[in-house]
Amino acid sequence: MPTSEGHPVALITGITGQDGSYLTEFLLQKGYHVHGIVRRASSFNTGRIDHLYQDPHVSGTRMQLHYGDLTDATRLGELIERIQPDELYNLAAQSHVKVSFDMPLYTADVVAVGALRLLEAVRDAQQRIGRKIKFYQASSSEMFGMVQETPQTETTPFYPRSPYSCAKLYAHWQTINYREAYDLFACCGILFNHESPRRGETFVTRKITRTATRIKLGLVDKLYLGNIDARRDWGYAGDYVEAMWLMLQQERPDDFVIATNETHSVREFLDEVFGHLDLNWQDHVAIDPAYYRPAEVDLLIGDYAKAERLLGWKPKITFRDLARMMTDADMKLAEQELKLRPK
Ligand code: NAP
Ligand code: G4F
Repeated sequence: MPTSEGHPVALITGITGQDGSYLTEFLLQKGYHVHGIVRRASSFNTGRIDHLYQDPHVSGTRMQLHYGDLTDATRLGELIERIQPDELYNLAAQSHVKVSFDMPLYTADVVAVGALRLLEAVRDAQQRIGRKIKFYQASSSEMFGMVQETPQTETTPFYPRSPYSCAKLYAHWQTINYREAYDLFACCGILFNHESPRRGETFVTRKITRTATRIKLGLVDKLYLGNIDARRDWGYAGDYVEAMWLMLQQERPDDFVIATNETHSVREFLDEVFGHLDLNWQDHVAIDPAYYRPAEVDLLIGDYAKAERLLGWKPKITFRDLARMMTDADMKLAEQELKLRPK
């Protein structure tokens, strides 16, 4: 299954996630043949990419899904060998920071060793097929953790504060090590928080937009949150997947911070969302310490100057527009829920 009819071939792990869905849309528009690795689950987990699905029986199909898991090295090796992608995007992860404190070993297996399994499979497949497979690793601003300097750049020292970020840091350094030791074309995108209407519902922005819109329609009363003083650099996922692709189109592999260079507190996000709905969040939000983390990352703000200079990339969607886009999308879901609710 090598490069198909002149179309460049991409393989995406985590294709069913927020970023996987936007990246698939982006690559299909660029003319790619996109393969994605999907975990087997007892119910469908492809909701974010169903609108992109193409019937494999129809000729000219440019999107194909394959069962696989980052914990299964044999399967990863077999898929890479068979698909022979030009570009491999490793987006799969147990990506929830709070959950990583509950499941540190699983998180390390998927996020840290999972990336290493892929790097080994790529190194092996390259030797056999005699050409490069470009590799993208989804690194995270969480690796900066306890802040050493602001804004954070590619040279800011890391200080991870969770099992998730420790695992991401391992994957980050392994990716760099494989680039230096084996001449892999491997890039790390150090992406700051990025959100969208497709964001998982347990991340704070989506939890807020989902619950605030349900409060507006009288479907629930309260929104329970943890540390609302935390500050993040929030951008739009649709903007960020373009940066992933741009990194793999350069002459030389390198690592880049992708961010907006703005920081906002969870409180400010509440202001935007509840304000947009003509509500006062202080009337509806309660603090539940169950959502506090054993160790917190207080402040993230990223400097994307290197990406702007070398990739020509900069963010397009502002903080306010992002909050409104997510609120408007969730209002539609809340309206549907209200219609379907038994009277
Ligand atoms: P997401 O929505 O949580 O998606 C994660 C994806 O990984 C899903 O497709 C999930 O499959 C898959 N996955 C989880 N465990 C797996 C396993 N054992 N084997 C194979 N696939 C597995 O995450 P995202 O927001 O799109 O983020 C994409 C990547 O960027 C992640 O690596 C994340 O850690 C990293 N990142 C995200 C941000 C951000 O702000 N969004 C910032 C920096 C870095 P299911 O659909 O079956 O669960
Ligand atoms: O939305 P969050 O869960 O995102 P977090 O922890 O920053 O991680 C996300 O961004 C990372 C990039 O920096 C990614 F690598 C990672 O995969 C993920 O996508 O929490 C944001 C902040 C935290 O400080 C948290 O303590 O919001 C605070 N928060 C307050 N109440 C809450 C809640 N977070 C969640 N999830 N749920 C709450 O009720």
